[in-house]
Formats: sequence, structure tokens, C-alpha cells
Amino acid sequence: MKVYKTNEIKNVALLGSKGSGKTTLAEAMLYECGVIKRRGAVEAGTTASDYFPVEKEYGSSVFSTVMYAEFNGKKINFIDCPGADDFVGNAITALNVTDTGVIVINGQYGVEVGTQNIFRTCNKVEKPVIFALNQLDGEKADFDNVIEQMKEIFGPRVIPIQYPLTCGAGFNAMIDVLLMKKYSWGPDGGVPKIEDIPADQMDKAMEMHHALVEMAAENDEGLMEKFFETDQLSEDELREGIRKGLVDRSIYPVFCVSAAKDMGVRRMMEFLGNVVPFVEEMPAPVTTEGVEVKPDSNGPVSIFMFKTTVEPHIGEVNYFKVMSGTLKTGMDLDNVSRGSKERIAQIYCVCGQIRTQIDELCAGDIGATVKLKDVRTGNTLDEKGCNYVFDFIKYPSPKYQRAVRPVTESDSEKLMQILTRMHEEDPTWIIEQSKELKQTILSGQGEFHLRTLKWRVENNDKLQIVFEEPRIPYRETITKAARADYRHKKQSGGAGQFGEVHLIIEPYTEGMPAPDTFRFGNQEYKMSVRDTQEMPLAWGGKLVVCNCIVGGAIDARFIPAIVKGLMDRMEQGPLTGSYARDVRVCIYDGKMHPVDSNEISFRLAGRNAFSEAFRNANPKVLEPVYDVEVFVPADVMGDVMSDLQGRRAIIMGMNSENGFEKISAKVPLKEMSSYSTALSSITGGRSSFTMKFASYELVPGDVQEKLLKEYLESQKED
Ligand SMILES: Nc1nc2c(ncn2[C@@H]2O[C@H](COP(=O)(O)OP(=O)(O)O)[C@@H](O)[C@H]2O)c(=O)[nH]1
Ligand SMILES: [Mg+2]
Repeated sequence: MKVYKTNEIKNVALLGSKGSGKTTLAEAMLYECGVIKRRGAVEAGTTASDYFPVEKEYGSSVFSTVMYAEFNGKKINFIDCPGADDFVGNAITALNVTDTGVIVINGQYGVEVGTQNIFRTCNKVEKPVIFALNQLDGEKADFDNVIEQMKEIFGPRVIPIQYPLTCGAGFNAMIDVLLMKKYSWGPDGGVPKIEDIPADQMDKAMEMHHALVEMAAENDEGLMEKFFETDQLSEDELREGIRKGLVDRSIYPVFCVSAAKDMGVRRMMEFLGNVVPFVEEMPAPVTTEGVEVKPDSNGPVSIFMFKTTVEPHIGEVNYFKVMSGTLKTGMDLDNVSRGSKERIAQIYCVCGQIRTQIDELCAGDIGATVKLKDVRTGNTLDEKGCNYVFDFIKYPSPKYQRAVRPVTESDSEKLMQILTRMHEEDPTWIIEQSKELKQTILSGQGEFHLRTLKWRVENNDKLQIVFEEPRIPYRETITKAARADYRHKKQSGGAGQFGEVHLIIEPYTEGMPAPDTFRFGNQEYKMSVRDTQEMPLAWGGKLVVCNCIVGGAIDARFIPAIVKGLMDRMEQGPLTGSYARDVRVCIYDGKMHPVDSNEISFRLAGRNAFSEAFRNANPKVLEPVYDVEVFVPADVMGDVMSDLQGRRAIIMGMNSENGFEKISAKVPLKEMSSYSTALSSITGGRSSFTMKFASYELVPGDVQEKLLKEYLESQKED
């Protein structure tokens, strides 16, 4: 296979709503450039992409598939991405290592939620976008209507490069207003017949051509001048203007295709080869040190590992992009992300499961390798002396969580290994063994996302697992000062224990003055602070302990034990066993026994005095509250709003965005448990949302009561 130079390589991501036809389009592209001799079909499970068992099970893509086409002297690397929102992680990865997003739209349904979500993602990573208006052979296909909808939602930058002469079962011809030619196909599609535009179409074609020329000219002063003088541009000038418009995202060209009939696919690939930006025309990626790294084949070798799959008979396959230099077989590289070394024994160009060995890959190219020792998705590997580290892929925060455990306890370790591997395959499958919740928490983008993981564990790894409701990481704190003392005494048989602690606790706020005098009932307690320990807590907030012991009531050597006792209760709060935060404790008196006082005595005395004081300090439970943004079509806005209000949401704002209503709200995590499923059923799958941790807020009285009761119950059971 030929080694392509950087300026002969194009990297594109196939994106769009589930079912719009990305995998079918990828199949047609592979067929058109001869990688496959026959086109497979998604329904039959015979496509080059969608080869994982779970994808055959679902009949749709779950993972992205890296492929390439050698076409007209160029190498087009393209990544077929899943369309379901839950698998957005794959699309985000693909978008970050490619230079153009090809958003496929189903010509029968028009712009869908998935289309708008992925368009928003392209905006976020500032990648050029072209649209492929697919399924024009579909019964309900309506080109004009969809174009109008696209202009309404994505704005005036949407511009058709072609229009079909007919839509529906009869679709077999189109007018290309860039090249000003008529394209038509026989029943098998493929290579088009190219003719002059028939007279009855010329006016419409000229009008659309002119609009395209005008939009292309806007992106370059020289072209603008030429356009003003002559009112036209040459084909090459048009291409140059469009390319510039793509790079700065001022133009969104629309192509006509029927992937299933393989019509319009070659023309679109021509455009990918001739017009969309080369890797070096895009802003250069920046290392973690802020160094801009141009894709220079003569530069130091640096490769970025963006994807890992586990394939039968070969194990892990690691996909990478050559960020700089020319990678050659046999090279030794440093894994600068993990401090280990790797030898690149084999380099492959990959088309799904088809791997073609190659000796070298230039900067900008995408390839794969196998048998690496210690590489993770997201690692950077450099030649000796080069210290580039890349970390530019930002994944969305999780939207759905479940606690997971194996049906058979003894499988826990095996399950962790499998889950760790799955995280490599899809970094938005996040696994955390929560010490706080005493659960293994799986986080993902939605219920479907986690169910897919479960399917794979149970069907591929043959390990049965259970999903459970994750516990909520509540917090406890106090709202007023309280005093308590506790005597721990055990003097019956064996070593005696004795310790007595008197303490006052109060809510802690940053920068509050040193404790002075407290009044409880008609008694006054004057504190003289000997020293103060401020302990930031791993779970947020602080514990502050003031030693106000006078007259040696408690020896200084027992203070650390008392503090340990306080910390026991901060880790397992008196109300619900949750972490406590933001408490200041003044230890101001106590008693010792010359023989029986020891660490354990004062730890227990401190712990119990603290619990008692805590319960008398008007304690409150805090719950995690999330900022939630919901994107819904206007017609279901009311239903979504009332559902949110039923979840104790505080609506923070509403506005329209890209044809959608955006609701911003603050919602307790407890109420978000299966929100993705509920929202999808309220809106018929026509909505999406994001959620991000915001703050801890007091739970309402009735919720607190319920939590206390539940905790007491659970304590009885233990
Ligand atoms: N009529 C018609 N059906 C298509 C076309 N492209 C894809 N499909 C069908 O749409 C469904 C989804 O296709 P697929 O490629 O899996 O979509 P993806 O989820 O975007 O990858 C399958 O049943 C395809 O056969 C097309 O151009 N015309
Ligand atoms: Mg697909």
C-alpha cells in the first residue's frame, strides 16, 4: 500500500442521528474505492463497520469504526460513528482526531435531535461541517422541505451543492451546481453518467450556482474582488473559497446521496478529496505544555492513541494519529503518559476488521498497531527527546449511573478487569469503586449505554452482573452550636479504659473569628484556645479543632486520639452515616484516669461526645444538586417542565437555541436517577440533556426525616 504524504491525507468523521445511514454510506465508500468487492447491508449484519457482536445484536453502531479510502490519489481516513446519543463519546473522539465532520441526515425525517446534538458538538470543537442528505430514494424523502428546515435550524450558511431531480423510489439523478453538471445513475448506482444540465433546469441551477459563488467569495478578499468585477469564479477559485469557508465554519455545503443505492457517493468523495481541509490547513493541536504541534513529517515522531478495541485472535488493537514526524515499523517510543517504553513492531491501515500492514505513516495519518505492553486510550508516545503530551479530548459529564456487582461475589476482581478494559474501548464508560457509597459505580451517557455494557459483559465475557440504584453521596452539617460531654469507662476485668471529653461544636465558616464565649441555658463557657487544627476534608469542607483544655484536664498526648474519634464521626455522620463537613469543635474540658486512660478511651469519648453534640446542633442533611440543561422541542416543553417540577427542580431559565427550547434548572441528584429514560419517553426521544454537579444544598424537612428513618432501619438490620 502506498505511503501518503501529509498533503495527500484527509480525515473525516461520519456523524449524525442513529439510522440516518452513516454505516451504509461507509459501506458504499469502501465499495467505490475497491476495499470491498460487494456492499454488505446493516440489516444482514454484513457491513465492514458494525462488526462487533453487540452491533449485530442491535442492528446499529455502538462503537466507531476506523476506515480509509484511497481515492483520486488521496487517502481519505473516515471514522463511522454511532448515532445514538448514549454513544456520543465515540463521535467526540472521532471529531477530535479528524478535520471535517460529515453529518448525515435522513432525507425522510429531516433534522433530528441527534443531528442537532452532533452539530452542537462540532461547534464546540470548531470543526468544519458538510451535510450528506441521505435516503433521497426513501418514500418520504423531501429535499426542499429538509433544506428549508436545515436553514431554519443551522442558519443561512447551509448551502446545497446539488439538488435531486426527483425524490423517492425514482431518485436517480441530480444537478450539481458547483460543477454545473447533471449526474444520473443506473439501478446499481456507482459511477454516474455526467451530462450538461437540461435547459429546463438551467435557471434554477444558475441561481443556486450564483448563491454558492457568492458565499464562496465571501471567504477571501481576492475572490470577493474577482466576484464583484466578473460576478463569477472559476471551479478552482470556487473550491478554494469553499475550503476557506469550511475552515472558518462560515459555510455548510449539502450533498445529495442515497447510500443504499450507492448514488452520489463518488461525487461526495471527490469533494472530500478536493475541497475539505487538509490536516495542515486546520488549527494545530496544542500539547499540555501549550506547544502548538504542526503535522510536519520531518518533525519528531509523536503519536496520539485515541482508541482501543479488543479483537478476537489478536487482542488489543490500538488506534493512533501521527501528530508529528513519520512513524516507521520497529521504532522505539516513550509512552510519556505512563513513563513506559513501547516498540512499534507493526503498523496497520485499518478498514474495520481488515488490517493492511504498512512500513510507515506520515504526520496527519491515522493507523493502528498491536501487541503494545502498557498503553491506554489517550496516551501519547514520542520518540526519545520529544516530550509532547496531548490531552485535548473532553468528554461530556455522565448522565446516568448504576451500581454494579457480579451475581457471584467471587467474580468481583474479574469484573473490575473487564470494566477497566471496557473503559479503554469507550472512555465515557466510567468505573469508580466508591469507598463512600461502598458500591462500584458505573457512569455513562444513558440507560441504553449501560445496558450495552451489561450485554457485552454477560454475552462476551459470560459474567452475570446486577445493576442497582446507586446510593446518594449526602453530606451532613450543623446549623447551631451545641455542647456535650461523654465519659467512656470500662473497668470490669482486663485492662481498664477511661476517658472523658467535654466539647462544644458550632458550624464552621471560612474566616470566622476564633471561638470566645458560648452560652447554653444560663451557663457561660469561656474558651481559651491553646492551638487550632484546620483539616480540609477529602469530601469537601473542613473540620476545625481547637484545643481549649486548661489546667491539664486532658493530657496533650490524648488530643490526637480525640481528633481521631471526631474524624470517625465526620466520615460516618450521626444522622445518615454520610460524610459530615464544616464543623468547628472546641475541646475545653475532660477527665483522665492515671492508669486506665489511653488512646482508645479518648477516641471513643471524643466520638460519642461529638455525636451527642451533633444531634443537638440542629443538624441538616445536604444533597448534591446538579445544573441540568434540557433541550426540547417547543411542543413538549410543558410536559418536560411539569416533570422537572415533580423532581424538586428549580427552573433557572428558558431560552431558544437552534430550533430547540433550552430549560436550565437545578435538580437534586436523587431525582435524576433515571431521567434519561423518563425524558426520552416524555418526548419520544426528541430531546437531550446535560447535567453537571453544582453544589450541596439542604434537603427539605420531609426528605431529611425519611433519610433518618431509613438509616435507623438499616442500622437495626446490621
Ligand atoms: N432507503 C434507504 N435506506 C437507507 C439508506 N441508507 C441507509 N438506509 C437504511 O437505514 C437504516 C440505518 O442505516 P445505518 O447505515 O445503520 O444508519 P446509521 O445508524 O446512521 O449508521 C438501515 O436499515 C439502512 O438500510 C438510503 O440511502 N436509502
Ligand atoms: Mg451506524
